[in-house]
Amino acid sequence: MSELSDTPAPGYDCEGFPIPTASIPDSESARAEMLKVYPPKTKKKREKQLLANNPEQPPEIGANTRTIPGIITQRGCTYAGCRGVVIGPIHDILHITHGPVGCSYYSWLTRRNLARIKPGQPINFLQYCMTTDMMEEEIIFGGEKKLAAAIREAYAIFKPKAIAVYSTCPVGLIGDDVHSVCRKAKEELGINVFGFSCEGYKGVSQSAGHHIANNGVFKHMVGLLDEPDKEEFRINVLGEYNIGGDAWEIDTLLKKCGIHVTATLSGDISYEQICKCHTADLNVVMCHRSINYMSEMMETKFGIPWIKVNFIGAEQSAKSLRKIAKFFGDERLIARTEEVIAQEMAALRPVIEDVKSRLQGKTAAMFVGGSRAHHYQHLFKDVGMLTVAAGYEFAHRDDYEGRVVLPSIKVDADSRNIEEIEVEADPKRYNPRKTPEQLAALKAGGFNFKDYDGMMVEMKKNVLVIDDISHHEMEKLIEMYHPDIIGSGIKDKFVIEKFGVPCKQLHSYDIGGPYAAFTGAANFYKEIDRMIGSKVWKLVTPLWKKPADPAIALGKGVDSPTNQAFREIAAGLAKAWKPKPKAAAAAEA
Ligand code: CFM
Repeated sequence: MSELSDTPAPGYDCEGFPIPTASIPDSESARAEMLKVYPPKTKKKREKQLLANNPEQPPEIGANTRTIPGIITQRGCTYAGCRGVVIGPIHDILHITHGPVGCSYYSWLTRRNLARIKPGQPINFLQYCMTTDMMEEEIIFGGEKKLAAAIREAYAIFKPKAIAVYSTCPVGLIGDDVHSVCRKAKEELGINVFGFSCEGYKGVSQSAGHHIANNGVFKHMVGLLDEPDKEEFRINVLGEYNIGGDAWEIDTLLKKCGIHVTATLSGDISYEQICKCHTADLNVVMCHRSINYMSEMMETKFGIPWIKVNFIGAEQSAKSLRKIAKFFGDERLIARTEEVIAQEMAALRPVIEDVKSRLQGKTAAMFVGGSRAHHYQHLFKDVGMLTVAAGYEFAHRDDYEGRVVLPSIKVDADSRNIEEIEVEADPKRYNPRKTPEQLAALKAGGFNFKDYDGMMVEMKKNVLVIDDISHHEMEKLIEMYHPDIIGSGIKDKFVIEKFGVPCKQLHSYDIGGPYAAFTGAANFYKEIDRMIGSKVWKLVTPLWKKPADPAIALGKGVDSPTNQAFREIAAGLAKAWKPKPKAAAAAEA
């Protein structure tokens, strides 16, 4: 059933899910097959993270727990979640990594959070990569002096409005007090300088880094500038990082409707925009996982309500726009929003129909971060493709099962490690944006605040949900499900493609994007159409179609596809090699 029309679309079942052309394996047997190789302890843990879905009553998933060593995870570290994800995109402050050079180097422009110079915001420091380059000497004698000198040097060269300092693993181990160094630098230089204790090992994944970053941004920046933008209908877009230009598409779309974005946290954003984001009237949350802390804290302190939105997928973008317009309740805004949706859909429909003619009934699987494995299912659904398996890398139970489970989530030692900051209503600036009567009327009309149903509720019954997927499980999944495309990251992209399955990088988008809003959706449909339609995949013979390896059959250990490929190349070379005739060899000598 389409949300934009009343008639059920052909190729979709009565619940609105695309009907796959090929049959899908039984998820319980697929699950058993994936788990059977594990030793008992590993199996016990993995079986909590690998489930058959039930949208009506999502089963409890073992999310946000430590990865089993050796399992080959796609997860990142806490430093990556803090410096790389949430704060890194602020383009006019300096980001200094306090640590060995590698931590900084590998966080240098690998995430495509784009920013461009604009009138009034002429600075873009994002192309720089700054580090204290800790050496043995600092590890032994402490790195605080080197950090203080680095901050001074960076200030002297760039004269930024603020400097953020990020701690890496060794900083926590040797006990450098980055916060006191930052406090002193703040006094000395007269600009805002603040630090983050986001050592890579601080949590079980980058998710801990999101929380630490949210706390720091809230404490050190939000609320510093009490100057609201002049425009009407002001919102912040939270949890949108402008990967491949997504935030720009969303911004343009909202502008067409007459909705003004004060700040996008954090995509192509300036220091000033963060400092005044508390003056907006609504927070709309794209990525719940990375920024739900901020939306909660802003509501408590400043009275700004928040709602979950999703601008990935045509129907979802339309739904999100309507929700924002309904919040403001202005008749002209609502009418204009409907006009924009009609225009955008009219332009998009021919693209959907064209792509759907080739992709209807195909299947996808997705293993990405903490929100995209959910959001991108809508784009596939738009063109008739069913997601047969999906999972997050590091999300929590609420991102899978919905926020209703929040009270039942057990806080373990790893989560307790992360500071929960106490937030109270601001004595002067707390201003609830709606009266209790207005709120009640909105709720009565079906409007939900702080609502996130989670991924499982919106997935088909009995498809597979896999948290923190391992390479073994991915290989088994490909073998059993033969998905037509997998959305994943760079850590497993080439493994997947060696199996003859196209892999769309859903973190950096490879070189593609934007994929958000209606215009971005068109880019995505065309891209997956091109990838799935490519003949190149037919040239790859997946492992299970090759004759059994005698080494495995004899029980001489498990062979990897890479080893096997090397052996094939070596055997080919050996076969092709011919000894040189004696005369030629003598002449060379
Ligand atoms: Fe949120 Fe993200 Fe994601 Fe994320 Fe990320 Fe990312 Fe992601 Mo890569 S903030 S949780 S930590 S939507 S970098 S822009 S793509 S894993 S699904």
